[in-house]
Amino acid sequence: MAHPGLLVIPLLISLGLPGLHSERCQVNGDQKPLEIRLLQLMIGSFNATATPNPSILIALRLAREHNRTIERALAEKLKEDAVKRVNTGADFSSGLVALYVMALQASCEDPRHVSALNTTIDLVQLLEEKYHQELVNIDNHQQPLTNYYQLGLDILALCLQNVIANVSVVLDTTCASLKYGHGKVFSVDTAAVVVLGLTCVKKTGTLTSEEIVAIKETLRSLVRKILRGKKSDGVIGNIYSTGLAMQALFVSGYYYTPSQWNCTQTLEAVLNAIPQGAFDNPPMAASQVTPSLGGRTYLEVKGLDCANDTDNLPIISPPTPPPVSNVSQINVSLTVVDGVTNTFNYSIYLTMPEGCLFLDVLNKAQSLEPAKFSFTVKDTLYGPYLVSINGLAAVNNEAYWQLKNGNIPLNQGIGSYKPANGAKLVAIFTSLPSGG
Ligand code: B12
Repeated sequence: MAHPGLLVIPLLISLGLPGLHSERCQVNGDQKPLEIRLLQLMIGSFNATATPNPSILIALRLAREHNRTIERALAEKLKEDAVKRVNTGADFSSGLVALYVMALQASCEDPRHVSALNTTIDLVQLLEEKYHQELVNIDNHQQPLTNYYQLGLDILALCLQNVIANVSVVLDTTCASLKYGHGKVFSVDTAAVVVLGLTCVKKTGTLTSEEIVAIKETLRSLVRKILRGKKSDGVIGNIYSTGLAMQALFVSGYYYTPSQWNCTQTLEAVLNAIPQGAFDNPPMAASQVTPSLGGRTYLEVKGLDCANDTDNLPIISPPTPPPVSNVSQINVSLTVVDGVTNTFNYSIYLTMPEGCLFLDVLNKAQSLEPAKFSFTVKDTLYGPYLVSINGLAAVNNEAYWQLKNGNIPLNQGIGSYKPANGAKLVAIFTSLPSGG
């Protein structure tokens, strides 16, 4: 007679209960060129003189195809840049350090001994210190120095280095809607990186049974919220959070049933967006989506076999578009409003070349009416971030310049969004609920 336990497995499967499936789809042979297009775009974005992007190196390392020369050059650049930041005290937020640690680990380099410019630094220790500062800030001000997305990255990177961080701040589900907010909406991206971080921690086997229960409860709740963000076409959150959501769902099959998520449908939604150029600019967007196209997750940064990499991803420069003699013109309006204290409200109507960026519109307005409109930007991994307008500047975790077309918030920034004819571009100074 069959062992009673053996009967339970088919029964659970037929009931569609969670726990017994691992939903991991990935591109097939026909779809592969779409993934390669994004890998090549990231390879082509490498610039020896620009600030290196660790998220791109992570994505390239997690892929099955490689360009060893560019990956090595990028790893060297990151080491140099990390040492420079530490030596000069330049900006180095906890999440950014976490990305550097993961990028070097994925390149089979030791982030505890990063040598460049005749100096050796320990990036893992630095990350521990940065994470500690985040926790102190939460204690003192009820919010991290940065945001919960970066706390998720910190926990993940430390765990992949066998350092178990204190994760109680992400287990505490009070104010979950604030912690996982992107502005006023739920951030699938944030929930996804926290799921990856906690999954790593859960696997270490060093936890008490109470801690395991608390982590499992948090994972269950986050997975439910991620799945609640699923649209009818398979997109989860928006197209830019979908890749991270896929990674989170790849590792948490225990918490949902097969009927709750159709991996192939989500993969197709992402693939459909690639030819439309959705991930072309900035390459950061490509870096967050490609791991899941290959069925990979950030957890696999640990244990990559660098010695056996293939070297089969040539640099292909994108075809230069033919010069257009008659660019059509579009009409757009730009309105900027201080939506917090209503100190100003300014509008301008502009004629712009078709295909221009939101940033071009801001530049033109500033050059035409410098006394009435001026702005500043900051360079980030995601491209130019609009920091201030007419001297009114974003305050971390308190207020920011939100971008809209009419009433609809944009899901891209000023360096990527291309307004269509008739666009009503809006930048509105908006307060953040708390915790970013
Ligand atoms: C936290 C966060 C915010 C916070 C940032 C402040 C804070 N409290 O830290 C707030 C809520 C203010 C914010 C605003 C916006 N965000 Co945001 N944000 C994020 C999130 C969840 C994490 C960023 C992070 O810490 N990264 C890790 C660190 C190590 O990298 P970093 O480069 O140093 O991070 C900085 C930049 O990313 C910058 N930043 C945050 N959002 C954006 C968006 C753009 C376009 C740029 C250029 C920079 C930028 O703030 C970070 C902290 O300083 C990401 C999710 C993701 N998948 O990356 C979305 C994300 C980057 N944001 C996004 C968007 C669309 C916006 C907005 C344009 C929304 C809007 N309609 O106004 C605005 C930016 C407007 C502007 N003024 O330029 C998209 C970008 C998609 C794309 N292809 O361009 C993402 C991917 C979310 C998503 N899935 O839609 N964001």
